[in-house]
Amino acid sequence: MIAHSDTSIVTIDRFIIEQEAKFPEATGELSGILYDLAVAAKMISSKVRRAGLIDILGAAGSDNVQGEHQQKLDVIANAIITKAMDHGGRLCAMASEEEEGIIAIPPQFKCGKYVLLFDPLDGSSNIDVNVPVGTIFSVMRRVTPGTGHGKLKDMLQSGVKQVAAGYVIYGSSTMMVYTTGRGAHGFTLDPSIGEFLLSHPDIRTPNAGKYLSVNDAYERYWSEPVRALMRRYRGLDTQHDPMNVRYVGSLVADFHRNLLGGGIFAYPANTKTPNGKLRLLYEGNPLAFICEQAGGAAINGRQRLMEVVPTELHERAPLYIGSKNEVEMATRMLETDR
Ligand code: P6P
Repeated sequence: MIAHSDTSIVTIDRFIIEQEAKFPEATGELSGILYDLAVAAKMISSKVRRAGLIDILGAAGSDNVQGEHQQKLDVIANAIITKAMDHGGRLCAMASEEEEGIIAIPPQFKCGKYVLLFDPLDGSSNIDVNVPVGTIFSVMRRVTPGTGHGKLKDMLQSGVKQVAAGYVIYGSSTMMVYTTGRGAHGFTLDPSIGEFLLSHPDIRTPNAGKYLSVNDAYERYWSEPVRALMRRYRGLDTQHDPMNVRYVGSLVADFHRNLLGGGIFAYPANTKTPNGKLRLLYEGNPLAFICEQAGGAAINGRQRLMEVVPTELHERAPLYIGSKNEVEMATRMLETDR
């Protein structure tokens, strides 16, 4: 449990500073990255909250009320994060689901020792139907020598090399959940003061799952071991109670519910997409870091997800992530699915 002085109101800035104080060798650069990400999250939240109004307030395809050309919100979110993070002097490169190659730090700004990878607005197609969406981010130290621009090699590191990871869920409230390897902590945005306040210190995910999140439409494309595993999760093997099926179709929403309530999210390999759909570097790995810090687990069906060595920036990986018992069940039942 994170001990705090008697005030119950802990802003994310205060929490970051108190966490940094625990690392005497800390330079404050990682803290600066987290501050700036929190600011970007607030800016994206304000855009997402107004998404339903843009068509009413500004005709699609033209300038909207903010004078911005009408763009998809994930493009806007991508620009918000890029602009919020490119000048702090802490990063030597970035990578985004929205951009094919790595994002260079503009020449007028100093390069730092970290790289940031992110999915600016995952599940953005759900915005039109008011389903929660999310931002996911991962921070690693550069591995290439020097102090200049980062390279692709700095991005292609396994998940165990992450120094920080987190997500923002734009749901009934906006929450930011992050870890630096000392637990996973959740902060809820109070829009009346524009501050993220500590609401979920040291999150622990239940060992036993309550929810199963998987898209059954792919059942005919799954291998037999995967089908057997899903039957087991549904209690169709008679000896076990079924889990409740909850699948929103928005990764961050499904993951967050299962993290707090206990459950497993699965996007198995299938014959149509042998590596599943979700991206390893800026979706699977950051959520896996959070999940493991909360006492859960994450695999790709064959091994611990965070030990996979990536070869491409946007590579996909099958994902089984959540409560420890359920992930261990998947490990056992997929043993033969080699
Ligand atoms: P499917 C949204 O498009 C997304 O990337 C994730 O947020 C979500 O978990 C997944 O795809 C849903 O994919 O194939 O079940 O529609």
